[in-house]
Amino acid sequence: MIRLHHVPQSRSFRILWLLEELGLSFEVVEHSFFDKSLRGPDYLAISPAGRVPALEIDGRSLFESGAITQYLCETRSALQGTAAERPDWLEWLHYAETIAAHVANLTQQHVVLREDWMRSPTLMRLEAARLRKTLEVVERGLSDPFILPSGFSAVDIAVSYGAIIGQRFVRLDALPRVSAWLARLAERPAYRRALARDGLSQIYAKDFYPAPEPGHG
Ligand SMILES: N[C@@H](CCC(=O)N[C@@H](CS)C(=O)NCC(=O)O)C(=O)O
Repeated sequence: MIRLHHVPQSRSFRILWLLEELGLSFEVVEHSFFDKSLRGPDYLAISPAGRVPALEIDGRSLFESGAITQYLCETRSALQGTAAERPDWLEWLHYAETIAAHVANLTQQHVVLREDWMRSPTLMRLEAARLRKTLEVVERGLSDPFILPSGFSAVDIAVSYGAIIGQRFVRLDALPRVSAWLARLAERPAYRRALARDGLSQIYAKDFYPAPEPGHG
């Protein structure tokens, strides 16, 4: 049995969605950032930094969403684009983490750090601007209707995660192609099935977290 270690709304959603797209049967082990379940020895044996996602599959376990995505697509011969698109597929797969790093930093600043004195308004503004820049690259790079000219692939999943969560920090109004792409992805039956299995939100309480105006820190 394939077993996904998951926290709702986290990067493990990428793998939840990918497994649904691949039509694989799997179980979800839901964890929380707010208990110690990701820091226990059993979990650290699977994911040594105590992060999600981790996937138990084919008699072993794997961590890092990019590695898991590549492994699943290679071993199941699916959602990898064409051979000619291989360099682009790899580029986008790893670029997904460039986007996600800004989302993670903004989540840290706005959500995880609970007291105002812990936060840096400068960092919040900087990270929002840097996230917007990374999403502008997607706006320019999309080959309608998906990222790769050959059609939907796993990099649509990997990259869109950063935009789906990132829109809590950056308005997408100025990125019409990204907005249309997200709307298109949201129509996919596998995406809907993944969303239904994502679990209750643990992280974000608001739809949008504005960066503080300059002059407020
Ligand atoms: N590059 C890794 C990042 C994994 C990661 O940091 N996941 C976050 C959730 S989005 C996590 O598990 N955070 C828990 C922690 O930092 O303790 C991947 O793509 O899998």
